[in-house]
Amino acid sequence: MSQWPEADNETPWRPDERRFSRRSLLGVGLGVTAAGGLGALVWQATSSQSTSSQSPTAIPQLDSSDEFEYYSVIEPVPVIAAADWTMTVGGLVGAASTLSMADLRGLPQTGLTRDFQCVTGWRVSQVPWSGVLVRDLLREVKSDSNAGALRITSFDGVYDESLTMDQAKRDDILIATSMYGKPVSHERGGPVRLLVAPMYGYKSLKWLGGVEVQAEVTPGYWERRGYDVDAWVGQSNGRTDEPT
Ligand SMILES: Nc1nc2c(c(=O)[nH]1)N[C@H]1C(S)=C(S)[C@@H](COP(=O)(O)O)O[C@H]1N2
Ligand SMILES: [Mo]
Repeated sequence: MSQWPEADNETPWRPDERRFSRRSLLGVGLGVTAAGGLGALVWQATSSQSTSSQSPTAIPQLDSSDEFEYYSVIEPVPVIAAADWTMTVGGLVGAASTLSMADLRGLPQTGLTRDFQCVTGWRVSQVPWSGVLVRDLLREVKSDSNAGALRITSFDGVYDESLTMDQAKRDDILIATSMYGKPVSHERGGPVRLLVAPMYGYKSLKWLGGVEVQAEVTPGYWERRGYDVDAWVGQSNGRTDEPT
C-alpha cells in the first residue's frame, strides 16, 4: 500500500475496497455509518462468472460487460430511463443548456474500442463504446476558449470528476451512450457515462448528470482522496500498467 498517495494523513482507500478507513468512520459519525449511508462505501459485484470449467457448448452468451466490476460510492443510485435523462452544461459557456438523449444523438457520433483499466488492477480488454466526443459537445455549447477545465458531476449526487480542457479535447474521451452495441446499462453507469479511455477507470464517471466549464481543475471524488488528477494508465498512481 505504500505506493498509494496519501491525502490529509488519511489511510488511503483504493477505489475497490469495500471497507471504511478508521478515520472516515470517526469523521462521519456513528449515526450515518449505522444507517449505511456513508459515501465511502464501495459496492463490488461478488460473482466472478468463470467459464473456464465449462464445456464450450455450455458457455452462456454473457454480455461482455459482465467482465466489469460494479462500483458505486453510494447506494442506491436512482435509475433514470434514457427518455427521461437530461444533463446540464453550464459555467463558462455561451449559454447554459440542458441536453436530452435526443440532443446527444443529434451531435456527431464517435465509436471507440479500448481496454478499460481500474487503478486497482482489473482490466477489461477491447471494450467497444460509442457516443459523443466531449470535444464535440464543447463546440456545440460554445465553451469559453480561455476556460481551463471541466467539472463533471453524476446524478448519483456524490461522485464528480475533472478534466483539463486539453484532455477534454482529445479524441479518446467520450460521452458514452452505448457499449458492446447496446445502450449503457444502469449498472455500467447509463443511460450516459463518461469514458476517459487513456486514464484509470475512476476518471470514467458513471451516471452523467452535468458538465461545468471552469477556469481551473477541481479535483474529483477519488482525487480528493489521494489519487492522481492526471490518471494516465501506466504513468500515474505509482503503477506501471501497459497503456490502454
Ligand atoms: N458515479 C460513479 N462513477 C464511477 C465510480 C463510482 O463509484 N461512481 N467508480 C469509478 C471507478 S473506480 C471505476 S474503475 C469505474 C468502474 O466502472 P463500472 O462500475 O462500470 O465497472 O467507474 C468509475 N466511475
Ligand atoms: Mo477503479
